[in-house]
Amino acid sequence: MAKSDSFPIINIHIRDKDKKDINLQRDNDVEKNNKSQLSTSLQNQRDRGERDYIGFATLPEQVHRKSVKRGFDFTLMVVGESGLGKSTLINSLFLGDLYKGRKIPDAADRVEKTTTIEKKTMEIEERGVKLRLTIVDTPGFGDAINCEDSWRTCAAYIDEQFRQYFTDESGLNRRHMQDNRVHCCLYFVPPWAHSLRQVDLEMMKRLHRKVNIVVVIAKADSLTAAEVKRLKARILTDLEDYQIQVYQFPECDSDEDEDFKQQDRELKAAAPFAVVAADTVLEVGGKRVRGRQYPWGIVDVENPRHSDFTKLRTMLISTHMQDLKDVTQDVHYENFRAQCISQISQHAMRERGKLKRDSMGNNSDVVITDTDRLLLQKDEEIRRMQDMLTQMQEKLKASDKKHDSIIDV
Ligand SMILES: Nc1nc2c(ncn2[C@@H]2O[C@H](COP(=O)(O)OP(=O)(O)O)[C@@H](O)[C@H]2O)c(=O)[nH]1
Ligand SMILES: [Mg+2]
Repeated sequence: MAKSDSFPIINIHIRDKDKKDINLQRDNDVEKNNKSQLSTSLQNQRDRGERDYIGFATLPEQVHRKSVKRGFDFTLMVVGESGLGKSTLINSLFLGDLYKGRKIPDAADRVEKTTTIEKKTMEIEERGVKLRLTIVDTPGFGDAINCEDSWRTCAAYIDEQFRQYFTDESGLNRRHMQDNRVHCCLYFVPPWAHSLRQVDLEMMKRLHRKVNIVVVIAKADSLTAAEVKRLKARILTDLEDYQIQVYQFPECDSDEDEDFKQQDRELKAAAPFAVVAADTVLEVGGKRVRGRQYPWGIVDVENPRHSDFTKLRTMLISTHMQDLKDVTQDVHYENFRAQCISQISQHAMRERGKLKRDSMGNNSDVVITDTDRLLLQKDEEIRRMQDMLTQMQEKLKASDKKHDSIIDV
C-alpha cells in the first residue's frame, strides 16, 4: 500500500467516456501482458523439453487472469456511536475522502435519532486490479436511549443482502450477480470504556452469527500504552465469557516464508486493534504523513508505535480480505441459506398437509408419504422460480432508475 503522501496507485474510476477509454486501454494492456506471460511460461516449459508437461500447471494463472478481469467486491460495515471516528478511519484506510463535509450531530439531534443505513460505493484500482468497495455506515447507532433499534437495523440490512444474493443465485441470469453481502463489520469500542458495555455485548450477540466482526478501539491516542493493553485484555476476556465469536484469523500455512509468519503472529497478537485516524496530511521532517497535530507533538497514524492502524489496514486489505469473503460465503451465508431452505420446506409441508386435509373432507387422519414430500419440494421449487421471475421483471423495470452512488474523488 502506498503512503498517504503519494496516493499514486489508487485510481478512482470516473464515469466519463474519455476516462473510461483510458482505463479500458490500460485494462487491455494488463490483459495482454498477462496473456503474454502465460504463453511465455508455456513456451519456456516446452523449450526446456519437459516432455511430461501437459499444461494444467498454468491453471492458477488462468484463474488469476479471469478474476483480475472480473474485479472484486468487498463490503465493509462500520458500527459504533457517533463521533468515534468511523468516517475518518474509512478515509484513512482507503486514502480517500468519502465523507467530505460531514456534519457531527448535536445532542438534540441524537436523542430522537434512529439508526439509519448509509451506503457508499467506490471503484478503486491498484496495478490493474479493480475493487468495488462498499462502505455501509450506521449513523445514529446507539445515539437513542433505546438501543434495540440499532441492532435490528444492522441485522436487517445484513439479512437483506443475504436474501438478495439467495434470490439472485437461484435466478436465471447468474453471470452478472453482484455480491453485496457484508464481508466484515468493524465494531468501534470507545476508548473511555473499561470493558465491553451492555450495548456492545447485545449488539455483537445479535450479529456474530451473521457477519465477521472485527473489534477496534477507537481514538486510541487518548489512551496510554498501559491503558490500551488493559482494555484489550478486558475485551478479549469479555468476548470469551459471553461466547461472542468475532472473526478468527486462520492458521498460517506452514510453507509460508518466515516474514509472513512473523507478520501473521503480530496481527493476531494486536487484536482488538487500537486505532488512530486522521483526515489531515502533515509534513514531518520533509515527509508527508497522515496524522493528528497536538500541542505536544504529532500522532502519525501509520506509525506502528503510535497505533495499530497499519496492522488493521494490512489485515483488512492486503492479507485477509479474501478470507473474510470466504468465511462470509462458507459460514454466515451457508447458515442463512440453510435457515431459508428449512423454512421454505416447512411452509410447503404445511400447505400440502392442508391441501390434503381439504381434499379428504377433513375427516381422515393425514399421512404424508415420501411421494408427498417429493411433490412438495417440486411445488416449492416451481413457486420459487415464479417468485424470482416476478422479482427479475420488477428489477428490470427499476434498474433504469436505481443506481448505487459512485463517488468521484
Ligand atoms: N483524538 C482522536 N480524534 C479522532 C480520531 N478519529 C477521528 N477523530 C475526530 O473525531 C471527530 C468525529 O469523527 P468522525 O469520523 O466524524 O466520527 P463518526 O461519527 O464516528 O463517523 C472528528 O473531529 C475527528 O477529527 C482519532 O483517532 N483520535
Ligand atoms: Mg460518520
